[in-house]
Amino acid sequence: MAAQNLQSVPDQPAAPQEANAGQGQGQLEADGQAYFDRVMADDSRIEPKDWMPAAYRKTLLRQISQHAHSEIIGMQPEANWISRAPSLKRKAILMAKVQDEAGHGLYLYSAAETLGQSRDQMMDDLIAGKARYSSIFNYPALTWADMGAIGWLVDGAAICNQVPLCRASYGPYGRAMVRICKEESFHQRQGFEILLELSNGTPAQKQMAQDAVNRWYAPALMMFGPPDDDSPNSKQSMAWNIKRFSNDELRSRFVGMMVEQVRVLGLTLPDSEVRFNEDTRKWEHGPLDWNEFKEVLAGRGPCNSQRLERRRQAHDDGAWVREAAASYAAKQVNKQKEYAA
Ligand code: FAQ
Repeated sequence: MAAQNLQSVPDQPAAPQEANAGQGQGQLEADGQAYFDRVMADDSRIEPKDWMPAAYRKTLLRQISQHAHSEIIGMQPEANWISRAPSLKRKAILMAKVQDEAGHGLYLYSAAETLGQSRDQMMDDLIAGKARYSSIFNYPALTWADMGAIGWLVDGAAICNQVPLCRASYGPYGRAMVRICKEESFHQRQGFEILLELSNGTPAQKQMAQDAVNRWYAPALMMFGPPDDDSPNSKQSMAWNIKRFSNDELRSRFVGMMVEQVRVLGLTLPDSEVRFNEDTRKWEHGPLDWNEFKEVLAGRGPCNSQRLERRRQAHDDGAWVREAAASYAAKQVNKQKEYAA
C-alpha cells in the first residue's frame, strides 16, 4: 500500500500567466478557478501562492491545524512514562519518539501558516479549547505496556491514515507528511517491539500487554473519524484530493493489518467480530461506541481537561523562552540594518 500511495506527483500544469496582471478581479478569479480545476483534474499540486477557493483553504487549515495540535497534545501520554521507563535504553528511545512528535507538530504548524494563519493564533485556539485534536489522546496511559500499544496501534493507525496524505493536493502538507510517515513507521515498530518483549515475558507481563491492547484497540479504530455516512467533510475533501480514502475504508485496511500482526505478537484483538468479507473484499470489525467518540470530541473524555491544562501550563512556562527568542531576533535585525547603513 505504501509504495502505491507514495507515487510521485505528476508534472504541474502551467500557472496563470503574469499577463493577467492588468485584468479585473472577476477575470482573475475565473482564471484562478480554471487553473485550480486543472490541477485537481491532473491530480497535481496547489502551492501557497496559487489561487485557491476560500473553502479549500479553510478545509486545509482546519485539517492541518488539528493534525498539528494532535501531534503536540499527543506527546503527553508518552511523556508521562519517560521518567518511569524500565531501562536507560527504553528511556532514550521514548524520549526520541516524543521529541519526534514535537517535530511533526512544527512541520504541520509551518504548513498551516502558509495558508495565512499565524502559529500564535493556532496555539491560542488550542489553549482556549476552541480547536480540535485527535480523540485518541484523551485516554490515559496506565502501564508501561501502554507505550507498546500506543506505538503499535496509535502510530499504526496514524500511518494508515497518513500515507495517503503524502499525495495530498496541497504541496506543503503532502511534503510534510512524507517525512512524518517515515518517522511514524519507526515509531510503530518500537511499539510492536515493546509488546513483543512483554508478550514473551512472564505471564504477568503478557497479561499487561494484552490489557493495554484491549484498552487502546477501539479508541485507535475511532481515530479514523466517524463512519462514512456521518462524515460531513469526506466527500469534498476527497473531491479536492486531500483525503484519498474514506474513513471506513482506512479503518477496514487498518483492521486487516492488525489481524496479521497480532498473531506474531502472540496476543489477540478484543473483537470477536473481525472477519474478512469475501464479497466486499474488506475487513469488518465489531460495533464501536460512537457515543463515547462524541463525548470525547465534546471535551468530556477521560483526560480532556488534564491534557488542555498541561498544554496551558507548558505554554505559560515557555513564555520567557519566546520573549528571549523574539528579543534576540529583533537584535539581529537591528544589527543587520546597522551593517547595511
Ligand atoms: N478526533 O467529516 P469528518 C498521530 C472530527 S496524529 C477528533 O470525517 P475529516 C500521531 C473532524 O475534525 C493523529 N476529531 O472529518 C501521533 C470533524 O470536525 P470539524 C491525528 C475528529 O476531517 C501518534 C468531525 O469530526 N491525525 O496520531 C476525529 O474529513 C502517537 C467530522 O469528521 C490527523 O489529524 C478524531 N479522531 O476526517 C502523535 C490526520 N475524527 O473539524 C503522538 C489528518 C473526526 O468539522 C503519539 N486528519 N473528527 O469540527 C485527517 O485525516 C482527517 O481530518 C480525519 C477526519 C480522518 C481525522
